[in-house]
Amino acid sequence: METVNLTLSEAYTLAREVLSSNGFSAEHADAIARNVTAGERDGCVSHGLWRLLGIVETLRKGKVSADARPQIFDQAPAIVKADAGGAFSLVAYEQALPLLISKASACGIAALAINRCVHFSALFADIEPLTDAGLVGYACTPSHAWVAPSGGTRPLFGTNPIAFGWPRKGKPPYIFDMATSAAARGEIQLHLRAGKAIPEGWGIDSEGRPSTDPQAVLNGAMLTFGGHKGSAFAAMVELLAGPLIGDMTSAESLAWDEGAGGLPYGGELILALDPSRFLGDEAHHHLDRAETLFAAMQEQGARLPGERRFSSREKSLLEGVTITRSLFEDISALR
Ligand code: PYC
Repeated sequence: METVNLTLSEAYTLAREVLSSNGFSAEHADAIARNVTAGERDGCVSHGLWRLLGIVETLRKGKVSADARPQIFDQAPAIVKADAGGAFSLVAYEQALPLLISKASACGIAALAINRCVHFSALFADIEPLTDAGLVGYACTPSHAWVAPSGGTRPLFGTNPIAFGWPRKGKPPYIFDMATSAAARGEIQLHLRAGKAIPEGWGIDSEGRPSTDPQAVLNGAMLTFGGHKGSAFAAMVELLAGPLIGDMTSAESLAWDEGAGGLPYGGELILALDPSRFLGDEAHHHLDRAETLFAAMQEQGARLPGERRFSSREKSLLEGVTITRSLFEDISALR
């Protein structure tokens, strides 16, 4: 398969040009280009440059604002609200982040609800600024109704990712970012693009039969990870980042899309916890105690979440990123 190698700066420039020439404002084009370049850099290809195809399609279908300026509200002592105005979530998050961090430092725990945002991005990127600030972070968002609840056969939940982050001294943070479905929808779409079957257990066809055909599963229903356990987490995400914050469930998001095929529209909930407010004088022991736990995990051969991402980051910083020529051409043709 023919491939193209891009430095990170070339990848960002390509993304930025595609976004600007399609009408995204400078601030949205910059935030989205940085995000998809970071996904590719970190080896998270399902949230990398490939996403530009769906991002531009969503704009062309009129399902995302190209230039909305977010409004940030100081809602309560420990709650920030950000109204993204129908744009992608990233600019709203960047603008609300300083207030979220200062509230977490003041109260020990704070929440940010981003409302009316279109969402495509990997949540680990939202957690890293929190762990960089020494905070513990959590984020979740529903998507479109693509995933059947455990025991069912019809799509109801989104892929509903959950991310959690813990800061570390002098080391990359401990961050996991996982869909509560067996795989992200993007993974299935990438298998379809590559003409490959998907692993068993990822989904069922529209008759409810297990299938490894990516198109049949995209038309049928995806499955949750870990059966009823993933299903319970998926429902939790629907509730926390839907009704709790006054935003859409995945079923409501899909209904709002009216078959256009745009990216999911709704809310994201982010929590930030400040260990120094929990621990007072004992603060900082928490980092050493966490290291004891991580070392015990690694002694048994376990890999910490994020390790692969950070080693891929180091490699990409030196060597750039490699994508298929067909993807490069499809992206370039969007300009
Ligand atoms: O790939 O799971 C996914 C996804 C969620 C929202 C947009 N894409």
